[in-house]
Amino acid sequence: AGSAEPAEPSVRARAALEAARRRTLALTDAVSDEDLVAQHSRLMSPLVWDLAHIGNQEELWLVREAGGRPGLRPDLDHVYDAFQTPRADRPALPMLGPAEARAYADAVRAETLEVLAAADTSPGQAEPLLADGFVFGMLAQHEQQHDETMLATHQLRKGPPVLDAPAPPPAPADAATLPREVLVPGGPFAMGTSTEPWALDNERPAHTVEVPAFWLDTVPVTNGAYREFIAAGGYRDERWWTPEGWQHVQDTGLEAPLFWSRDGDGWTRRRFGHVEPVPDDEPVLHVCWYEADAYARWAGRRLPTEAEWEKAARHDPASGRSRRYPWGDGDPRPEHANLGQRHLQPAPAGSHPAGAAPSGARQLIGDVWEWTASDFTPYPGFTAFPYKEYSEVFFGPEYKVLRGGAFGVSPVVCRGTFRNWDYPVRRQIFAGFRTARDAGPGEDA
Ligand code: AVJ
Ligand code: FE
Repeated sequence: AGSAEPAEPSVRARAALEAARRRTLALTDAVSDEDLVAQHSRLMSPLVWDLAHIGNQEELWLVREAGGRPGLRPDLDHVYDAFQTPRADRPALPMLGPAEARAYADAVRAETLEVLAAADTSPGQAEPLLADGFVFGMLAQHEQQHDETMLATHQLRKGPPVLDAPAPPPAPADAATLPREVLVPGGPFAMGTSTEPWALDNERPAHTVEVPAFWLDTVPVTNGAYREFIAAGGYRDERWWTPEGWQHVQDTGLEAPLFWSRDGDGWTRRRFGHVEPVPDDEPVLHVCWYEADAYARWAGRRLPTEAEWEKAARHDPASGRSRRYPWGDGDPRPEHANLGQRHLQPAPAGSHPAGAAPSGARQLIGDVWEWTASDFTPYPGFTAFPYKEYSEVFFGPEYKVLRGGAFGVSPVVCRGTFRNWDYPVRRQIFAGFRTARDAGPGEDA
């Protein structure tokens, strides 16, 4: 008790798996069985597919691969292989029903805990799946990633609210007087990691990147600021858009973030079944990459590159080191960041001063995923582990990188090195952004 030592890998693994399962059950027990099997959007799977897919991935990687056991239902692999069936086609699959899916996920978990009890999860363990409890951390992260996906399904679902959480606290008093932007000094920094035990393959290895000085928004772009872009005719002015983005606006008629509706002179939004006025001081949410990029140009700025974002979040100019989080190396606590579905919306801009980076930038972790300018590409020295379909098959220009995690993301999936990616048209994810600009000559303090 009172020890600052991190818990043993097996203890952390068990806690992370249990936290993930509590979250999964909260999201799936909140709706009826009809609702679990319904497809709420062609962009998403039925919730019951996610539930059994969570169990199937755990069976595959933990029980069979790491545990060396025969497994429970290898015959289900094809139904729950995300690569064999696009989300839109999943309702037609011979899926387990709600009761069967729950029982299956439970039965897999019972075997997982037996595998965990028997495993050597020490850092020195020669089997890389088990060393430091990696495979347990990987499956806890997989489940929590699907929990965020299921939260997005809940957001797309029509009907009265079924999820509830308290609103985040109001912004601290200094939020109104924060500088608009902060300076991140130029020079090399260590991007990625070779030491974070549960970092996924695409975060590895650590490598040095030269990042010239730049200015970054202190906080994410707010609804209030984004409304000015709308009011200034930003959606109707081709100058701000990439050719693909402009084509997309013509094809789809975008005119505001997803879930916003005009209400007289103002806007309302739908949030987990509640319809409410759009709060001006909250980070904007549910914009696609094209919208983020167009806003940045309209503002005379640009999106930060992925390397800039990570440098702002991790580089400590005092020590020259890259840290795990903006605030240091300690795991996220509620005062640092809005994570873990504690609140079902972003905290007001300027919140979480305790989570600020050395530059003074706030809310880099939590609240909203932040679109970056960068395509999803491998780091020098990348090797796929443990399977190509986690990251490698997605590398290339079709996907843009998002950083920092949102209010719906578990701390176990959120660290300064974590990389998320999606198509530049996607808006159902919990994504916002902040903007940047190059520092001028002589501005590098
Ligand atoms: C990293 C969020 C893009 O949801 O497609 C879940 C995570 N990979 N199951 C996704 C993932 C396999 C992935 N993202
Ligand atoms: Fe998955």
